[in-house]
Amino acid sequence: LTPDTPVDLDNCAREPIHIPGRVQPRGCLLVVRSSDLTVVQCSVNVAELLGRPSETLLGSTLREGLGTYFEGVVRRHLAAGPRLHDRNPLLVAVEVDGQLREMDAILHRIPLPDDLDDSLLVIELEPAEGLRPFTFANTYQAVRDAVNDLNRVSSLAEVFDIAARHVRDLTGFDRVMIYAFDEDYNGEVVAEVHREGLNSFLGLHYPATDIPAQARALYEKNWIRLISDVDYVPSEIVPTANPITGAPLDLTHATLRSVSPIHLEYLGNMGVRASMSISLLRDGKLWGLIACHHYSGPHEPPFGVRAAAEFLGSTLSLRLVAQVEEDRLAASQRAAGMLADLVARSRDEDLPLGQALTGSDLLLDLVQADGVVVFADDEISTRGETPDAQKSRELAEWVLEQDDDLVRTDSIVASVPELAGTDDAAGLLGITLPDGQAVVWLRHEATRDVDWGGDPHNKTIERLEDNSVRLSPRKSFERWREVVRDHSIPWQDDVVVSATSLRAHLVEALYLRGQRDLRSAQ
Ligand code: BLA
Repeated sequence: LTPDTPVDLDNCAREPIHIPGRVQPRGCLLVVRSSDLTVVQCSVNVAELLGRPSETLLGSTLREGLGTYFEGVVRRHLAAGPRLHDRNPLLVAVEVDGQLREMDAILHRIPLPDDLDDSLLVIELEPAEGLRPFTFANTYQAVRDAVNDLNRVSSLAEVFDIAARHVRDLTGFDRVMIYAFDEDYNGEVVAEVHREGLNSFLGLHYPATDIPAQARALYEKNWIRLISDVDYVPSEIVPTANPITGAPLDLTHATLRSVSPIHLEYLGNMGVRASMSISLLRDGKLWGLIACHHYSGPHEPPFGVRAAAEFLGSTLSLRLVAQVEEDRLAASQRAAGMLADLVARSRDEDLPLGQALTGSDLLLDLVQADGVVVFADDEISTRGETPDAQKSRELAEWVLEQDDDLVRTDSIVASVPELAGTDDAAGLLGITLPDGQAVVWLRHEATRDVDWGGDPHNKTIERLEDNSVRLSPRKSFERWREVVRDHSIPWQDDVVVSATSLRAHLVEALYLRGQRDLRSAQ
C-alpha cells in the first residue's frame, strides 16, 4: 500500500502496520543516533508534551535539546548493558515551560547496517505525573500473587480464569478476556471477567480476519499493545523518511505505535474506548491474546503496570504449554481406558459386533463424536445422532471404497459432495474392517455448538444491529459462521490415533470371532 491508499476491508491484511509514520499522542517519540545522541526524527507533539517544537529538537543533541540531566540519565541507561527493554521504564524529569514534569522514558534500539557501525535509539516519553505510586513495589506483589495462584491450579480453564482475574486487578480494565486461536486462527473467548452490568462475550467466536496475519506476526515480536483512547488524533513523525536509513521508522517495538484505522473503527463500533492486548505464545507462535477493553472512557495504565501485565502474559504462556501437555496426557490415559473397555466388549462373542460396540457411549466418547455407525455382518448399528439407515449404509460404503484404512474429513460437503445432505453430519471419521465392515463416526456442524450469547437487550448489541455499521462483533460472528458452515470441529491427531488403535484391536477380535465360527462349523 502507498501512504495515500485508504485502508479498507479488502486490503487491510496488506496494511503495513509496523510503519504507520505516526504515534498515539499519549506520549511523544524521539529517534536519536546512538553514536552522538543527535535527534534525527521526532513526533510533532513534542511541542505540546516537551514544550519544544520539532524544528528545535531535530538536528540538536539530547543535551542541547533536553538538557544535561536528561542526557546523563539516557547515557547511564545505555552504559548499564544491552538489555534496554528489561530495564524500562526509565524515570526522568523534563523541564517544560519552567516546570519539572515526571515522565516514563521507554528505550529500544533499532540496529543499522554493519558498515554504519551505529544504531538508532528510540526514546518514547509518557507523562507519569501522579502515576509513580503505581509502579514497582505494588506491581511486584500483584505479580507474585498471580504467579503463585497460576501455579496452584490444575486445569486449563482455571489457569485462564485466574490469569484474566489478575490482569483485571492489575490494570483496571472493564473487561479482560482470554482469546484463543484454533489452527486456522479463528478465535474464541475462553475466559472472561468483566465489570458488573456488561454483557458476556464468553464462548463467542470470531474469524481469523479480525486479527490479520501481519498483525499476528507483529504480536509474535512485540508482546503488548495499548490503545489508550480510540478517539485519538495521531501525531506525525517528522521527517517521514529516517535520514540515516531513508525509510519510514519501524515501530514494531514502539509502545506508542499508531494503530490501524480499520481496527479503531471496529473498536468504536463495539463501544470500546480503550483496548490493550498481550500475546500468548506457544513455541514462539501466537496461541492467543489476553484482550482488555475499557468502555467508560480512555484508560491508560502506566508503563510499569503494562510491563507487569506483559510478564504475567509470558508466565501464563509457559503455564499454558505445561498444562496443555498435562491435559493431553490425561486425555490419552482416558482414551486408553476406553479403548481397553471397547476391546473387551468386542470380544464378547455372545453379542454381534455392532451391538457390542454401540451398547454404550464409549465408542462416541473415544473420539468425541456426536454419532457413530457400525456396519458389521451386513447390519447397521448406530449410537448418538446418525442419519437414517439407508444414508448410514451409504456413508459406510463410501468409507469402504476409499484406498486407506482410515479416512477423515471435517467437511463431508466439501470432500464428498455426493454424500451431502447427510442431515446434521458435517464431519466424518471412518475406519475399514475386514470383510467389508466399517465404523463411521460423525460430528455435526461446529456452529451448532456455539451461540451468540450476549444479552439481546444490551444497548451495545442493539447498536450493532444497525446495517450502516461495517465492522462489529456480530458481523464478525456471522463471517466466522460463513467460514465454518458445513464444517465440524476437525478430527485432531490424538483422536485419529485412538481410532487407529481401535481398528487394530477390532481386526484381531474379528479374526478370533472367525476362528470360533470355523470351529463351531466343524
Ligand atoms: C487488531 N483485532 C486486533 C486486536 C484484537 C482484535 C484483540 C489487537 C489489538 C488490540 O489490542 O485491540 C480483535 N478484539 C478482537 C476481537 C475481539 C476483541 C475479535 O475484543 C472479540 C471480543 N479487524 C477486523 C477486520 C479487519 C481488522 C474485518 O475486524 C480487517 C479486514 C483488522 N485488527 C485489524 C488490524 C489489527 C487488528 C489491522 C491490527 C491493529 C494494530 O495493532 O495496528
